[in-house]
Amino acid sequence: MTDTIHHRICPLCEACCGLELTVRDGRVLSVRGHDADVLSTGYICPKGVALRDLHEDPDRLRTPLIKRNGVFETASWPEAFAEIERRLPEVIRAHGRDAVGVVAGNPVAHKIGLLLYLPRLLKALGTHNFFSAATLDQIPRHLVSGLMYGQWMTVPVPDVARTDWLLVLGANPIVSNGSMWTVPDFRGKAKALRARGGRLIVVDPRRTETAAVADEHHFIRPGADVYFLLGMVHALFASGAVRTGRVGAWCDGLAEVRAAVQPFTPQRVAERCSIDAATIERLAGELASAPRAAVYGRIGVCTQDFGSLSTWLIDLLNILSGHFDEAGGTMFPRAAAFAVNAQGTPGSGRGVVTGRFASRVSAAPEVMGEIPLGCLAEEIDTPGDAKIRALITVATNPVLSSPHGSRLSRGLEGLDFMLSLDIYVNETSRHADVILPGLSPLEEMHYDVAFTQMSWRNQARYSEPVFERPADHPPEWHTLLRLAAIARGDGAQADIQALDDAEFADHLRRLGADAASLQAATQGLSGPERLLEAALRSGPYGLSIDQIRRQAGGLDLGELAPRMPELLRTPGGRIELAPTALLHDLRRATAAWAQPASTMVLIGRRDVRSNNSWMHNLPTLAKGPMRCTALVHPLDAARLGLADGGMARIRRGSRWLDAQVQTSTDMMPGVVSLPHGWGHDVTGSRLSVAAQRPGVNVNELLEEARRDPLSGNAVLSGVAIELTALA
Ligand SMILES: Nc1nc2c(c(=O)[nH]1)N[C@H]1C(S)=C(S)[C@@H](COP(=O)(O)OP(=O)(O)OC[C@H]3O[C@@H](n4cnc5c(=O)[nH]c(N)nc54)[C@H](O)[C@@H]3O)O[C@H]1N2
Ligand SMILES: Nc1nc2c(c(=O)[nH]1)N[C@H]1C(S)=C(S)[C@@H](COP(=O)(O)OP(=O)(O)OC[C@H]3O[C@@H](n4cnc5c(=O)[nH]c(N)nc54)[C@H](O)[C@@H]3O)O[C@H]1N2
Ligand code: SF4
Ligand SMILES: [Mo]
Repeated sequence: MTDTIHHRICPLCEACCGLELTVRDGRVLSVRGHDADVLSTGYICPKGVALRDLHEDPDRLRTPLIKRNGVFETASWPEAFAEIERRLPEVIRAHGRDAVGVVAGNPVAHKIGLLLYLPRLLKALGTHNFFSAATLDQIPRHLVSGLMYGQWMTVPVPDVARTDWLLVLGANPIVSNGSMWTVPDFRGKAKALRARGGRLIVVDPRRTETAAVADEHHFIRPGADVYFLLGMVHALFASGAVRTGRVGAWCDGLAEVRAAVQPFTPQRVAERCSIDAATIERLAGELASAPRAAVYGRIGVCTQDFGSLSTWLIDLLNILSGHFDEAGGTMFPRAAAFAVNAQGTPGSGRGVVTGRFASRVSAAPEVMGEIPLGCLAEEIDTPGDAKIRALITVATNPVLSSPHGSRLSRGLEGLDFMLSLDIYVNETSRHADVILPGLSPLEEMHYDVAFTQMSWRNQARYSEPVFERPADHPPEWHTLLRLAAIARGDGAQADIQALDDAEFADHLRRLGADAASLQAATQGLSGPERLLEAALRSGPYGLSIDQIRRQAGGLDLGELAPRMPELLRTPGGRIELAPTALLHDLRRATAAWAQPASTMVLIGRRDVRSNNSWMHNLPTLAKGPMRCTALVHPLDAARLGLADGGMARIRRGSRWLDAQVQTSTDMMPGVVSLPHGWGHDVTGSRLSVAAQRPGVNVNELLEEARRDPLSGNAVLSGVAIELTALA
């Protein structure tokens, strides 16, 4: 039998690498980087190679499961939907729409079917109780984009191919492969930057893999970025270096910013953030004088007490130094399809509002239509008429990924009904009454709806399925439409094709002008593919799937180009430098200024062979040294009597866990690093490989109620802990 070659975009992380798979007799022989891919040009990481393991994993679910008398039984798809129809509408009838909660996880952003069709289910359910991994991650970024530019998805990314000076805070793209920034092979790009005389500076409490290839690394006290960044902005003003350049014509609020940062001189913030004043002033000076420069911050600055403020200050640094929306600075990609921030009238809009409703128990305001995931457990276990009684999880594992999972676990056991759309029986889905599995990524078509909007270079790529899906296994968009039909009361037997056709017709009517020609051009298509074809044709490049498909490596749509002021959607079409909510929040930073440093604080870490909580079951990734270790500086280890390789108890309040110590001079003294996504030693899951080396769940130490109040994002970094040696 001859081998066949297939090209497939990797759906596992935001780098979205183009892969080349060799297939023989229906099996994957090899996975490598696709050299001709216009975005990733041959780059691949070990997780991409592990797509073969994922496809073949015997623990990956191929059929629905229904729990009867506490035991999961294999079920057919019609049986599973019948069971859901028997149980879900009943909860809605008896207790109302908000009695159903929905949680969406990270893979939703990576799957066109989930991303485009989950809104249909949410609309049919009509619940306010929607949660997602965004509030464990990047919602401060969305909020700041909304407040400053008028749209949640107007996310600036460094123009890395042309920059001469790049400051990275709270991100480790060499390991994570980038986030809110699609940038495969960051290592190669950093090397090129330095080869053309540029500089890379990393600010992080750990000397990370990214810091190792940088020109400069500075330890920062965890959670204190807001002070460092305020000092930087202050230094720009104080040295007279503020120049907003071309975009200045649209900026409002410069005087308010100047006044607001007045108290935060580099001298006064230095001790709080552990970076000396001379360094802050020098970095500000370099940023201002570099012809092309960018500041980028990610999860380390989002998952802390001042996540929104820090994100705002990062954007201010880019704008005030004249590098915003300019080549080599931070810029806005132009996606070929689905660019939500390009809808409406160019140059003005309605902006964003938050707090249109609030959570029942803690009155946490909605942001981007979401309630903080940290509120989920209390919404389930706090008595009251309006509590959550049924839950639908979509590609998420909050028992491991969100703070205090054991409380959530107990809550899930007490639900009237729980449905999980997931490909494993894991720490979360084991609590479900019904599990509906998605397909293997190799059985699905693919287009990056979200990440083309944050790519280092404009591009459009499309992947065909490598293998045909099993005939009776519906794609997840089908499943979501059927669930929507059940939620609306149309029943599990509803005609999915007819529903999809009707909604597509509505969609075309809303598009207006091109409706007739788009209807004709999409004849014979359905589901996400039809939406994609329509979106590409009506998009800024007027493309079609066929046009993209003809190029094996995808279409290169060129380097990033200025988008201001056309991209603005604030009322009046201004860049709001000083949104009121952020100015007010500075008071909180002022109040916390004097807070003494804790002796030991905890931060997180990512590993290249890991992906949040769910890839520890793949043999090629699971092999090698144990990765769920606590990194401790040797000085701290000596002080606390900890031995390299020995065990330590990490305690916070009444909760504790025991982890293996690994001493490392890469740690900032006083800071311990433990990765998240581990703790696979629970009963009832089916992860045979992961269970062999379960690790511990760092989130068990964190508090569900500790959040950045503006965005609702969980605080996952910089919390005080105690560390003691175990015999
Ligand atoms: N302490 C700490 N906690 C963190 C973080 C941290 O840095 N520190 N990071 C946070 C971040 S950034 C994120 S994004 C969250 C992630 O948290 P989650 O979104 O909850 O979880 P993941 O661990 O990515 O798990 C993805 C789930 O989707 C399932 N899945 C995979 N593919 C598919 C598919 O095609 N279809 C379906 N239906 N299911 C699928 C997997 O089996 C798994 O259950 O974790 C957060 N938690
Ligand atoms: N291999 C791998 N890749 C992944 C993932 C994975 O689990 N494994 N997860 C994916 C997901 S969901 C996401 S969101 C992205 C995240 O992508 P990144 O944001 O690049 O994530 P991390 O590697 O966790 O980097 C965060 C950095 O912040 C530092 N940090 C912690 N606290 C602070 C602080 O207070 N201040 C500063 N300045 N730094 C701090 C940490 O030491 C760490 O180096 O990665 C994605 N890619
Ligand atoms: S970096 Fe790895 S996991 Fe991420 S898209 Fe590329 S191959 Fe996939
Ligand atoms: Mo994430």
